[in-house]
Amino acid sequence: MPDIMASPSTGDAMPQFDAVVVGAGFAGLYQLHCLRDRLGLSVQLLEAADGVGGTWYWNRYPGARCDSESHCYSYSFSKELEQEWEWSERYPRQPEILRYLNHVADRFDLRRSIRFKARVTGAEYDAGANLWRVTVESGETLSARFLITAVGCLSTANVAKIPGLETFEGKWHHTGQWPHEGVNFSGQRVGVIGTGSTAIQAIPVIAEQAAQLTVFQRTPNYSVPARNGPLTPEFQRYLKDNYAEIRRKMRESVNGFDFFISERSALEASEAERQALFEEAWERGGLRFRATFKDILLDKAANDTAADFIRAKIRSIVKDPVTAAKLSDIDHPYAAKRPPIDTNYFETYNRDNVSLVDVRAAPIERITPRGLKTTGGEYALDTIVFATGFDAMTGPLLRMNVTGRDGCRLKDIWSAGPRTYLGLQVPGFPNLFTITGPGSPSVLCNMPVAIEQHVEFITDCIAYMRTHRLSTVEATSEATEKWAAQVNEAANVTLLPQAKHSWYLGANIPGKPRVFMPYAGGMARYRRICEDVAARQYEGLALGA
Ligand code: NA7
Repeated sequence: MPDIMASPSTGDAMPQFDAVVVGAGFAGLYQLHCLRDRLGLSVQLLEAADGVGGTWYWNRYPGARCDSESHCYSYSFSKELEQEWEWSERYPRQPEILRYLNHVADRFDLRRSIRFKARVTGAEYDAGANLWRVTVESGETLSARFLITAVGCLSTANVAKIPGLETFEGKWHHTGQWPHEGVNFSGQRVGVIGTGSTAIQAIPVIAEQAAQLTVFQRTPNYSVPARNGPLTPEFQRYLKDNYAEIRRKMRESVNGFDFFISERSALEASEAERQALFEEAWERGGLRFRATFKDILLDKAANDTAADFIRAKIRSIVKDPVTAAKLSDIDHPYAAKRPPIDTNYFETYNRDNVSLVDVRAAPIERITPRGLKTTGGEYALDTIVFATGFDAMTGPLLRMNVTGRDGCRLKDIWSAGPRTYLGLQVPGFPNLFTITGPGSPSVLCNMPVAIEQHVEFITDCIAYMRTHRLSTVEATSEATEKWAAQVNEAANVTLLPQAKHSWYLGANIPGKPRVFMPYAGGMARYRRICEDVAARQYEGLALGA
């Protein structure tokens, strides 16, 4: 029988598990390890897929790769794991990350506590018994004192609703639900809808195989070269010798990487200096480009200097001036949407088998049996690739149909947008923790860093409750209101809300409330706030016996 957490003074019923964790990606695996192996709790992890990996289980599209460098995109909690795992390239490909997470699952013997093919379809808090009843697709219900969601921020695929899709005689795929057996594009006329980070990775790879590739672009996007390549044995050695220092930097940085944002303003540098620094950053490649100056994300004039530099690069790479103009006619500040990085993205438009259709100028009307029709013409296609993104952050939580105290549904209380305390808890939902939930740095940070910090906060909080024989933890409404104001304030000092169609704002999903969802105050500041909260006996969280 599991070791159920104490707090029997209220006569709480005995749940089957101390905790149910939902999702077996980076977050769920570590949360399971912490609760089961550090605190000795009984934990059941529920996972919809038939394997571990989360995002990296589903996103198997051509070119799928992480935009964080591999040594930063890994767990820091185990020195042994750090020393024994070897990354092969500067940015890890999806199969390599999946291998890593499978290795972690085996190494820490996690599989015995995971139930696969168990999609959660409902979760209801039973106040009388102080437990969560969690229902899975098969209809079975499990009970647990704590419910911890580790469902990822980008896991609910958004297949753009275009009339006529059901009449299409070819094949279609969303990048986030890619067939495991892969897709052979040889000899095919392929259409890609979207030009976000995913499309920017997939387009160059698909173009090499397809007979003809047509890209349907609604919003042009900036992109900076990734400069991917194999890691040398010397760099591998350097990493292993210096992980402690690398991790320290990552924890102290704004975005969870091992570099800091420059302390210089783009507007203080001379034109020549600025160009030289941007050129250096372009050659170095990667997300670090946005750290070239301290004010790129804070000041429109500073941002314009980066944006103009990239636009000029696009025009110099893309040979056809009409295509170059369509690609560089970008309407938002650089990095106000998640900035993509690429391998030969703009170069791909110089291929004879690739063409770009501007569907902002001539919108998509419908999908026909033979292809796709815009107001400007009809395009014959054998396969359509929807690189149209995700119902980000709230989508994966809301589709679980979570009901809190007094029958209060998460869907209803978030109808005007999500509100949380620290992105971790919601008033009215006792003992529910949301790893990298809306209102936390999450997607604005290198995810494993954001995840480890949340998992450790939750683990410490539950350990504290055990020590003090407490059985309920719930964000107060007052602390939640204050935090919502801080989330807004943090976003509004940046240029992030200026990208009106960004998924950070929920603007990519028709009808979704427009609320800036992640906390933009930086990971380092957020970490300090959480540490203060914990030091003050979990201030803002009501703890009950
Ligand atoms: P994104 O960044 O949401 O990009 C989706 C793209 O699809 C974007 O260019 C959209 O244009 C486009 N889109 C969406 N719906 C439509 C319709 N109906 N018609 C035409 N074009 C459409 O998703 P990604 O998968 O690329 O990246 C998500 C995150 O994963 C990424 O930011 C990283 O954090 C990893 P729009 O801009 O809305 O005009």
